[in-house]
Amino acid sequence: MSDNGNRKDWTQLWLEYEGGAGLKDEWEALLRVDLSGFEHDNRVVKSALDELKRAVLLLAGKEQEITAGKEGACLVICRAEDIAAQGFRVRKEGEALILEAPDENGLLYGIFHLIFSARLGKDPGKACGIFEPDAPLRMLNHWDNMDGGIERGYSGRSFFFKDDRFLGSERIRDYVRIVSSVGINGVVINNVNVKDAASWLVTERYYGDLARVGGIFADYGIKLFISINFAAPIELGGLPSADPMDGKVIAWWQETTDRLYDAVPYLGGFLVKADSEGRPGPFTYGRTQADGANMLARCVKPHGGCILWRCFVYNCTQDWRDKKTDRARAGYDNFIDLDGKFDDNVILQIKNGPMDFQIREPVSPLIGGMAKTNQMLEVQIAQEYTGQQIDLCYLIPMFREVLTFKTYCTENGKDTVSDIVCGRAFGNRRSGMCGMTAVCNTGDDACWTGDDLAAANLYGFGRLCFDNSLSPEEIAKEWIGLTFRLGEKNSEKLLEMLLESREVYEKYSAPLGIGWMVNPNFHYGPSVDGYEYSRWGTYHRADHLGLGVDRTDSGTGYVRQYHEPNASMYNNPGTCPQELLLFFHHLPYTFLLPSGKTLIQHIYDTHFEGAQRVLEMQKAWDEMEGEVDRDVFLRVKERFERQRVNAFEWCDQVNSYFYRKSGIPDEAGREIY
Ligand code: GCV
Repeated sequence: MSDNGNRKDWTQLWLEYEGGAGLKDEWEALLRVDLSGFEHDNRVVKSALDELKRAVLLLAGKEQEITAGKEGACLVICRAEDIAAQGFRVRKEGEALILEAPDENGLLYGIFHLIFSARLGKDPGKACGIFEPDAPLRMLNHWDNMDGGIERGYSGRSFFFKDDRFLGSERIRDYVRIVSSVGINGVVINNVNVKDAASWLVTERYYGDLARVGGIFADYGIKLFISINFAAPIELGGLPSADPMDGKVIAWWQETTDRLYDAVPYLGGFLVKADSEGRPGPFTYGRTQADGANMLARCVKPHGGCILWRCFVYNCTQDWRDKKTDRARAGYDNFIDLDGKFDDNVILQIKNGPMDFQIREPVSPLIGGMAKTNQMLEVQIAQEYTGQQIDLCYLIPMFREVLTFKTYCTENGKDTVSDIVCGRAFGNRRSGMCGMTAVCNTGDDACWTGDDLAAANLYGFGRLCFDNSLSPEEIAKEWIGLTFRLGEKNSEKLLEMLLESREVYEKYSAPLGIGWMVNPNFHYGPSVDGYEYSRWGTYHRADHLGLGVDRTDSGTGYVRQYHEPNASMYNNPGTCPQELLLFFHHLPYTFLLPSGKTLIQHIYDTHFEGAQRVLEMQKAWDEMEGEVDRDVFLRVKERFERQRVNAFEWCDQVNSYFYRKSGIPDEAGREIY
């Protein structure tokens, strides 16, 4: 927790350089830098060189020179235009290492790449190559409230806000260094549920703070975004309406936006949650989502800004008796007819699944549903439904699965989610109006992410955005190597734990894609019927014969929102992937799964297995004592103990519930209550 001698109350995550193996001789080139083609006093260039100096000082104990000559072992940094925006190339020329980039962000990422390569013990030859970002926008969304609380935050309080004020710069600067090191280039600092003081972020009350924070972000090539309140013209402007077609409303937003941009030049734009879970929006005035988004887009357009418009629009006052209304359909039904009607600086931000960040969901059919609309994938690394940073759940395998999902939205073969959100499917790559965003898992805890091991999701999300082809295993290996000083055996063990953790969580929680079954409101721990008779549209429909939601042609018809052949594949329980069976089908407990087991036996077996596996992970962690920093060891140990209790609670409640409903005993005769 030290930074060049100064004690801080927080770690530096994977940027902690002290106590490592130092800098190997092969990396001598990093000790002398020759810079050409870039301005020395550009803010991002300065940050990049500072990062290099800091790393060299801490790793090698040496001050580094910036020289003009290019002789001998040195790092030559220069500009090259034949590389995609924000990318970089590394090559060797004799003893020199050459780092080329088309812009300052590329240079910054190239420097971090070299530092990481050196720290991972690679030789410089292995660090060579061309590295171009896949997702043009690589963003984090904070759900931080201005009172200091964080909606769905499991890592302490906000480090941006407290008591309706902004906090100091030191921790924000470290955060920015950390996330830019994995390529993040946009951050929304406040909760999408904009209320109270946060509504005033667009006003002069916060100009100075936003300019300061925007400047810290800009130093590391990150654009600052804020979430806004669609009803601000009423709440702040005293107007009778927030109708996006009303001239007075439009004028209010235009003036507010112009003044804001004058004061906060590094603003990327606004994120909007409208007509969702009680938040105001254009529906109140009989307007469409496009009417609302375009009105705001026109206000930020002259300033080069964009509008991130969320598609999480659904009826949250549903009647559980009504089997026709299907929340999974809502995103698509609300947006599909608007394809082509959004301005070119609007990006629709779409959650990865049609429901809400469950441990297993199909990919949202809205992604790929609209060929003429900018789209951005939204995932959640805050583990709201996946263990709340108590239970280990490395989410990168899930995100990779989503990215590689083939939507069949084009005939040119470029039709995966990755193709769509990286701009390859529909030709919006050049405009940069697409990408990936994650609801962030950080807070002011010493280790940033509640569970030290949850930082793998923060690291991994950034790396995956930059390079969609990286495997979860490669990413986890890098993170382990940069974060810990484990021997080979324990590194392997930790890797194995991370890689299977999502499936372990899935095994002991809600089965086969049905989701939910959590304690209402706070969403941790089991409550099988917690949401069954509620208004939220999240049902499992279990009775004494079977369970699951019929979303086929004979049910809610949701399957038809997919392109063929996906629609038919999901429609038939014989071809539907096993892990999603209950998302799409209502099936009897005696249904025979592809694995050869009955549905009920699968539920029993996976729950016992999942809980048992947590015991093994807990033991594996205990065996790392001595090889892991003491504070980290104890913090994680405490998390595993809580996970053990949670996993057994899930196992016992789910198994007992379905045994009592079905009356079918476990073939293995294990204890069910
Ligand atoms: C920020 C879920 C969460 C809410 C969250 C919402 C959203 O419903 O439980 O806390 O609100 O998603 O994504 O807007």
